[in-house]
Amino acid sequence: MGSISMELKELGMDSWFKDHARESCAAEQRIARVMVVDRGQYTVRSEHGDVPAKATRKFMKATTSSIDMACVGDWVCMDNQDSQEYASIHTVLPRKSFLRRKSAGKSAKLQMIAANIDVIFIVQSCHYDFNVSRLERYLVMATEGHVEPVIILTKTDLVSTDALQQLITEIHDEGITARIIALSNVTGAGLNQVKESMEAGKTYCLVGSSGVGKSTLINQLRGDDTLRTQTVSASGEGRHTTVRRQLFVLEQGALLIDTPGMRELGILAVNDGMTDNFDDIHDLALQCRFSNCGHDNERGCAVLFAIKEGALQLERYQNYVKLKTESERNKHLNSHKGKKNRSF
Ligand SMILES: Nc1nc2c(ncn2[C@@H]2O[C@H](COP(=O)(O)OP(=O)(O)OP(=O)(O)O)[C@@H](O)[C@H]2O)c(=O)[nH]1
Ligand SMILES: [Mg+2]
Ligand SMILES: [Zn+2]
Repeated sequence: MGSISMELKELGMDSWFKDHARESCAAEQRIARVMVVDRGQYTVRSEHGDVPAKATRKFMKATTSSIDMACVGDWVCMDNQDSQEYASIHTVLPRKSFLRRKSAGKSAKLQMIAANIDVIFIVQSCHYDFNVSRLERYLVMATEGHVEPVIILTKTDLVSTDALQQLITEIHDEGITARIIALSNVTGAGLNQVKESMEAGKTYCLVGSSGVGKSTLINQLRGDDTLRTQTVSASGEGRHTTVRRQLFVLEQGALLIDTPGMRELGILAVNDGMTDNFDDIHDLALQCRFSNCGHDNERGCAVLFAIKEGALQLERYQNYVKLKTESERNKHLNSHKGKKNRSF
């Protein structure tokens, strides 16, 4: 394998992936990027175009967790024998960044959303969908996966300028510093800001509740309406129009992934994600008199003191506690599960 071809470069390949490919892929195998995942069926793209693909039986056998399976945005080693209906995925290359979440339901199973993402567009609609706590969860997910977050507030045509400004203030008041783009897919306001924020060869991923306008935005950016979108009910509740994760190459060269709306968004575990997004609280906690302070009613608690002094918002602290509890419960569930599996 020599230098990186133009075709692969345009798909986001760089020397980091190339080096890993050199180690992981056999000489007769090709590097390809996963473009579509549709209920276990893959479409991958190599220098030679798109082909349907399946993981080899050997690869399936060797993977113990669903997060090790190929997902949209992954780079893979594949071979393509003309006699076969499907190309074979042999290896998934290491991920530079990723988006994953706890899967829906009570189990704390991890689920990949997308891999090798430079920027996550966290989409919320100004109309009905807006929720700062949920926004914070997505930000934790972004931090955990080493992905830069950008917030997109859609359907600005349905709210007044004042109402929009209020939402933006609410976000700032939470201490969230991610860039915010206000967008209307109807009037086109803000569309250029989204366009201008995107660079050729970089990968972007849209996430957010069903019905907030993710697919509509992609259609706008692509200048056609090939992606199915659907009118939502009057309550603003979405219907999950998009069912597959798909990577699109835009005309100006940026790579953009559409995902189905999410019903639930679990936080995985207490780690850098939690710490980074609440680093003010984390820093305060370091100053508590007792290192195991529960910030409940302990003497010498710096967190409680900051709330009393007005230096820390009570709501922000309560939100932190909520996410932390949830995160710890997931962590517990995960480790518990691990033990159970081992004992079999
Ligand atoms: N008024 C208004 N309607 C919008 C806007 N953006 C999208 N819509 C409408 O909202 C509905 C849902 O849009 P979709 O693009 O299908 O939403 P989605 O986020 O892709 O939803 P899922 O695929 O279910 O996750 C469609 O009827 C769109 O026409 C907007 O900025 N303003
Ligand atoms: Mg959609
Ligand atoms: Zn304390």
